[in-house]
Amino acid sequence: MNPLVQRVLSRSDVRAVARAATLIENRGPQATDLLRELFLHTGQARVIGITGPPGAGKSTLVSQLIGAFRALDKRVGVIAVDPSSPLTGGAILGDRVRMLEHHGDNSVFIRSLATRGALGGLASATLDLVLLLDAAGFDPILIETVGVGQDEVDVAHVAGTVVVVLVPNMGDDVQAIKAGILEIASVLVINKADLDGAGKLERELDAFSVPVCRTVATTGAGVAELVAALPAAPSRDTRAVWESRLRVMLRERLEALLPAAELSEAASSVARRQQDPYAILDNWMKHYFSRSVQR
Ligand SMILES: Nc1nc2c(ncn2[C@@H]2O[C@H](COP(=O)(O)OP(=O)(O)OP(=O)(O)O)[C@@H](O)[C@H]2O)c(=O)[nH]1
Ligand SMILES: [Mg+2]
Repeated sequence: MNPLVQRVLSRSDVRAVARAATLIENRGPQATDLLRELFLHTGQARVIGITGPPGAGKSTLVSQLIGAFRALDKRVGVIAVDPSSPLTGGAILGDRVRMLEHHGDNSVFIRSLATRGALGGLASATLDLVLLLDAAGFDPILIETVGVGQDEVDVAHVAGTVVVVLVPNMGDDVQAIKAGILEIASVLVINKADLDGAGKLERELDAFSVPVCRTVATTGAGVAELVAALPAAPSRDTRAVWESRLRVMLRERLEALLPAAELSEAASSVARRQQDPYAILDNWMKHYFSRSVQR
């Protein structure tokens, strides 16, 4: 067994987890070997996505959840995906990473992830980190992501449980995110419930047959109720979860094989009607996807 794998599995070596996380972020064959060895030790953790519009209070809520789960003596893993604002969540979480690693708290592990690298997309990288933290004995694993766009929906699919954080008086924003992320919510949170309009938002959310919690993340009000609304065990790391994970992994892996320049060249030649898209796809299948196994 790879000595790093052994150290990760020991559940007491945060430095090993940090090293493995860095290898995984950098992608590469070393990471794949590591993940293969770790995989059979996963499947124990609840993976909870915390998503919602910028500034909804996701990071503040995540900090509260860390506290709540620590009070239950849980070891908590946190992955902050592509923190949108260096002034709010990103910086706060960044500071916490430094603080916690320096104080050697083995029970909380926080990592920011912003690599939309060439070798695999954000959702795959997030899933790989989830599997690492799962194998390292962290449960729950919280994933903070801004809930706009397909990437974020993909990231949310990595989590078995999806908490969508909304705030009062969002106006058209509710409509805008309804199409995507609201559809996959397991729990809806009305954060900033101290502001006017929480009741109105709650009525708008009635149409969704999922639990609705009100929180004030800055004070911790409602956080215990939110924790109670979350599943007590990893119930959705099932065939259905793996079906969407595998679909995302497959798509990202295929896309990574294709040089970006080639995609844009092909697009302009199709747009000018110089080539048809079906011929191009056949060509790609032949040239890239038939010899696509790494190593
Ligand atoms: N009044 C009020 N303010 C809150 C509440 N929760 C968070 N905030 C404030 O809202 C601001 C944004 O909070 P964050 O936790 O950084 O929000 P976020 O969703 O992580 O933001 P991004 O990661 O940048 O998308 C901060 O100034 C928080 O103090 C709440 O319940 N009530
Ligand atoms: Mg944040």
